[in-house]
Amino acid sequence: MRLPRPTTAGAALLLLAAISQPAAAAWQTIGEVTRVERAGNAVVFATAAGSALAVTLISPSVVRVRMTPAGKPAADFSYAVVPGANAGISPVVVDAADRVDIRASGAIHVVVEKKPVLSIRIYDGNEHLVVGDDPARPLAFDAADGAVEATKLRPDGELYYGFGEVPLPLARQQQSFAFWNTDAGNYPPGSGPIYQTIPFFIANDFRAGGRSAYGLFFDNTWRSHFDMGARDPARYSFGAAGGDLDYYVFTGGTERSPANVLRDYTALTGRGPLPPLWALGYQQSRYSYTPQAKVEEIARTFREKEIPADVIYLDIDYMDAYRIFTWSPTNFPDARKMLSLLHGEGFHVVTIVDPGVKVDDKYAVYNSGRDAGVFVHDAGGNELHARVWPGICAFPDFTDPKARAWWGGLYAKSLAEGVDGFWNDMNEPATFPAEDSTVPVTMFDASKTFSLDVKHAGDGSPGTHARYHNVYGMQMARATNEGLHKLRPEQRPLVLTRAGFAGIQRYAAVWTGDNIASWEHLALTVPMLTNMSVSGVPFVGADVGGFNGTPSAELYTRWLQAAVLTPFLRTHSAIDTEQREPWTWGGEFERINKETIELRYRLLPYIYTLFAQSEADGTPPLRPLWFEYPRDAKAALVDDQYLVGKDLLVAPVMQAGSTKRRVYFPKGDDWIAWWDGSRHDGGTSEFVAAPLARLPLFVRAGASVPTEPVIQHTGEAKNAPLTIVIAHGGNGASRIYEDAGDGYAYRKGASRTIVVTQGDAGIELAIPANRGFQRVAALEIVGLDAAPREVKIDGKPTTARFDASTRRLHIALPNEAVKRVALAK
Ligand code: MIG
Repeated sequence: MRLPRPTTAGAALLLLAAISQPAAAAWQTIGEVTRVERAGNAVVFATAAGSALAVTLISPSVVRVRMTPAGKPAADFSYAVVPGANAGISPVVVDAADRVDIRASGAIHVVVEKKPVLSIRIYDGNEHLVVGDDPARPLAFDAADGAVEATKLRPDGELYYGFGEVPLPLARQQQSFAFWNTDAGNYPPGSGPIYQTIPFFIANDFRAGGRSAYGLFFDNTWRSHFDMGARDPARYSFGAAGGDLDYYVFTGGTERSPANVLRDYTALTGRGPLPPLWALGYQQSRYSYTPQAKVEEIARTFREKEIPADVIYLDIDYMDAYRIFTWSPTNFPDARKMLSLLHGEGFHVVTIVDPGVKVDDKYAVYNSGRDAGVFVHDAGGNELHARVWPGICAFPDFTDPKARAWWGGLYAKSLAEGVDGFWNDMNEPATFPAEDSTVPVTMFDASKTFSLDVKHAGDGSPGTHARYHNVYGMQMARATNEGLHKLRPEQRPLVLTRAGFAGIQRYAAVWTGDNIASWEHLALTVPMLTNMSVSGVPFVGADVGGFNGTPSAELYTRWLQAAVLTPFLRTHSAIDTEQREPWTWGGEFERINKETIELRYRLLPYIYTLFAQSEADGTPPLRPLWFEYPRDAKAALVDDQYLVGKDLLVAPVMQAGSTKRRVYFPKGDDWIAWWDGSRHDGGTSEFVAAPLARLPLFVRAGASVPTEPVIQHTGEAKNAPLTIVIAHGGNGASRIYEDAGDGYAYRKGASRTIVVTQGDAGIELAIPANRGFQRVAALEIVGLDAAPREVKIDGKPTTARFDASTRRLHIALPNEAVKRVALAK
């Protein structure tokens, strides 16, 4: 970068200017429209600056805008978009002297003003403005260094959510942040960028009655930035260091609802597939459980203490000197035996696999990668070498299909040994400083990854690391996922990744990296995980207890409660911390932790149903309150509660020493306390008791939630009968999804969906024929003030058990043919 030579007086000012804008900057606006033409489904505008801007209607509620500064678009290629999902529809176009109208009839309407400078406004089917350019700040680009930027007008009161993994408060108005995947262990709340890049947000204006949600996805893999009204509350802007200004706007359809926005966004970038049931169980990890006998002891202890668990993780120390796809001969002398022993106890095992391949010509993985030509090369054409755990490593170019296929094949060895799932870490990519380096490395240091001029294949659109850095981790997870599908097509893979880009949900679960064992970090998990969820990533979790540091007994117990209904549930801890298992603190803490994990298992049929829904329509299992209640202004900023599906409201205690907390009950529904059946009106706030042993948990009146008895691991689920918990005093229908829990037969119809309807005439059950799934054995009506005078099953009186202390009525069902259950007062 060329800096101007400052005079002494102006030095500080000029330096500031130089930081925000390189001295050689040559920003210019897109200019006025000089020509309009059709190209397939796109309407293409040529502008005075020599740029091209293509507008494509993707569907009646989605539009794509792609500005190519130099006018000649390169091949249309995106890692985020599902191939073919942006083909577009044929628009109705009216080209007038000063503007062009582009419509899908009765739906989205785009207006492009031609003069004095191109500017765009997008309307919904009711001709309400969704989002509009600021004519005073047109689309712009820097002809010298390739940067691009857009600015939109921001109505006062419009709030923003999403943006994936950003360690900031829930709502993102007046926040500004950048995206550059970074190994930012110990990330301080409020800082960034961290591990993932998801340049997508959902806007909502609660004051407009909640009919005003829309979404925007900036499909650009370069270092990008957003300013959501931080500099100026009247506008927001986004841009990137290179590439096209390529973005999609999702109008949310006629209802303008957040759920519609997310459905459309995930139609474009893909949906998280249904995980194997075992991956939804409790998972235990540590950096590192070693040696082999220790791993076996941990597994045995879970079973002896009857604390349910499904998965054990092996972190980097299982390997031989950190060489991936090897085992330490001293610490894991007989890995196969260990794995089969763990399988015998109902555990699945996940191993960590980092991208760095030790440069060592006696190491088979390195030799095969070098011979196959799959490693990244630097600008000078040499194999890129950088230091990570094993020492000097080479790195697969995951943007090369050949490298992905090679990588995917490596897992054959692990699968043959009996490993069940895989954990891809360090894939921002992260590198260490050279061994002899004396330069201190800061948290967000640019030196912690490849140099920007390193070369990538880019799947036929070759480019530098500056362009492909942010997708490296996603393409690694993809290579792992695709390899597992190929090697083991009958089983659903579990891949866990730290880095990712928009669309990562197609390939992996995501955890939020190296958080800290503090109350502050615990509180941060709610805005982080719910924002990930509404960014299209359903399978998310944070290290329970906080990775770095040792939590107090109370912090761990509260953290486990807060996390227990989050999608990906795993305790994990750093190498220099004290032991951390649910029993570590003994006594009352051990008992409570056990009960907390038992709650997870009781509710697994519900969580599983939510994942099936997520695969079908993109609605995530974990939801911030505003997502379901976009017209409730009081729900807009609630960042210490969350919804699981639309039926469970969780209000965890996230403050030291607290034994009660204020809970906001979203407006429009009433809520029944899970534990005592007490009723809480929607739209009110109340203090509720939350002794250490209790997670404040509420079920929506009218909802029916499937539960099962406590099992020790999901392998025992098949024979566990379902009890459907029905929250009294609201009408509504709920669906319960069942299938084999693994494999893909469900995609060919091997599943069933039970419908439970609560109405004025009682409870109606529609239970399809059972094909070997968990049977429906009982109903439990929660929230009744007194026992009913009579209970009838299909017209015949029956006995039922009422527990006044929990306000629960337990009704055993004789069989699955039952159609109606009625209560008489
Ligand atoms: O440089 O594999 O975020 O979960 O335990 C640290 C060791 C590398 C970072 C991961 C963490 C993992 C650790 N890894």
